[in-house]
Amino acid sequence: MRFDVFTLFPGIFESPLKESMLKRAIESGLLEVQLHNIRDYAEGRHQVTDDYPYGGGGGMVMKPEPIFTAVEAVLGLEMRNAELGMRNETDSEFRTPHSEFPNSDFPIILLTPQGRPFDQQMAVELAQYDRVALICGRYEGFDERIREHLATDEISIGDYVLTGGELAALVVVDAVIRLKPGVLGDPTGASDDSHASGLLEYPHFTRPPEFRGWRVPEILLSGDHAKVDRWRREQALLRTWRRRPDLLDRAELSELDRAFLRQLVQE
Ligand code: 6GU
Repeated sequence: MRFDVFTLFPGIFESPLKESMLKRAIESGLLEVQLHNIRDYAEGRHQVTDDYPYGGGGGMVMKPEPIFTAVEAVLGLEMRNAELGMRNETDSEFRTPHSEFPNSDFPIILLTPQGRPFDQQMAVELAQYDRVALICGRYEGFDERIREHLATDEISIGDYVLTGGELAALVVVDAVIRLKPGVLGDPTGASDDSHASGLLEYPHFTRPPEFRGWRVPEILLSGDHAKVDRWRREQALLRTWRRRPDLLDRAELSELDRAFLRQLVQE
């Protein structure tokens, strides 16, 4: 899978891509991250990429020309301008993935605090593509025409404000690429994750069986796989109910799960 990242600070991406799983994914050819410096596509001696906002007020705004030029040069979109112009006529606030855009081969995503909140389901959706473009904002924001006529989607990674979209882009790359077969060493891969099932993960233990007087739950040492599985499921339900009850509305629950939750509520 290939990510094209458009940024004013490509250096931010260097070390995260040189460690651990992302490094391995790159070495094995499962991941390719192409960094494109937006400034290289800016005109003039000073290669200016931002400007004052019309209407006044504080802060600077990222200019449209360098970003359009960069994305079009790299993705070869010049011919598609007319089609791209149609993109703002959908009724989705964040222009949700792509079904609306049969002409768009892959998503062009703006990282912005005003985007659609990123979650595991979006990671799964993005992992279906072979190529994704990520545009990282800086300053106070983007000229609105970038959202309206260039991006297919806008993503935020949470309700807080970062100094730029670069860390958010790394979060998206990491969450998406680990879903691709072969990226994780573990053969069960990402299927056991917190959030994969819609629930938080159950507690994990490893050796020693007793550490500073704290014992591993006996059931995990019992060798009874059916009992272990049920215990883990109930622990996942308990933890989700306590910490993130909002997730239970969307989780896939069996009759047994529902009975367990009813009992929790009664207690
Ligand atoms: Cl994608 N960008 C910035 N600047 N801040 C954020 C964000 C993105 N997601 C959450 N906060």
